[in-house]
Amino acid sequence: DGPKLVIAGITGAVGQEFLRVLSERNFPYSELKMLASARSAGSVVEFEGEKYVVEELTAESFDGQDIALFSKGCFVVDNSSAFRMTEGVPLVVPEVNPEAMAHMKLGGKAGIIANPNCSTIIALMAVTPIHRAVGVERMVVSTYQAASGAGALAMAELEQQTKEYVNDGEVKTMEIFKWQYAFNVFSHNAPMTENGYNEEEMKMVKETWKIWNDKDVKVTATCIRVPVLRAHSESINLTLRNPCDEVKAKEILSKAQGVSIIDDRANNRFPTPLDASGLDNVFVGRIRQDISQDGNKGLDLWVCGDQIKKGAALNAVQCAELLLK
Ligand code: 11C
Repeated sequence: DGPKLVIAGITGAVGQEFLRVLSERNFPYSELKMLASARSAGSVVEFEGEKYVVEELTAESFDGQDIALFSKGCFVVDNSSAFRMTEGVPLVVPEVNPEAMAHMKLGGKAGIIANPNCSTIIALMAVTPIHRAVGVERMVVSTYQAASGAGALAMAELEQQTKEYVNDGEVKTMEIFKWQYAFNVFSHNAPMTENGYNEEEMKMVKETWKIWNDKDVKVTATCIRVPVLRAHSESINLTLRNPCDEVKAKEILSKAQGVSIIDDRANNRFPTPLDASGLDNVFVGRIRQDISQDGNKGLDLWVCGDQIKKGAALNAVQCAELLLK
């Protein structure tokens, strides 16, 4: 009985010492996995009467595990939500708040850098340039989130359900979500919190405060899952601290790093999740004055960004690049 335990760097001096200390302290574990570089993979380590074959450390090594002990101090860019709100852990979108990790340099003291939630990254890529120019007082976001945010199995299930519906007129595979996903739309699957917002929505609120270092900005979000494979879309309504008309907003966004504009009113051509899929940039369109707000202090935007790329992997690699600068 006990947690599933992983030791990374098992063949090193500290890795071996981990074993001795675990034994001395009767540390409980239900499974033990020993990891090392490819060079040491396949070798056998004996521990507490059992023989363990050392495995090569891969991206999947930590799937389903509970605790990992590392014997190498290195920077970690973590795409999970585990440390995002921890004080002292920078939460970074490199185009937005690179200064948050300015104290972190390769060769210096190692630490964790947290990658924000994909919906937050995509929203802030579009909204931050406007925030910096005129100040955002309130942001109202409605998301249209792709299957990829729920993982590769959710993407596969969406494809499977679509085939079933087209071929047989009904969907049969409902394992990831317990209801029909293909040809349907539903409230985000993240757990509900006490205030009636789900966790995805509260992440957008709290992460925006941390990334902007501004707790005065009012944020509310409604997060929805749509049957799209890998890019999220978001409808964003802003109340501004200072006036900004749509012409100025377009000008600001046209100069923003990592942002592309598709805003062709005559041809009803605006960003789609397919436009954004597989690309680095976040796409913005429907840039317009919110007619319900006075004094050029309201804007509406429509934003699409690749969830797996800028929402996760690209942003993480960009954080790693900042460490090299
Ligand atoms: C989604 N954003 O699209 C989620 C998945 O905090 O990193 C990732 C949740 C997170 O469903």
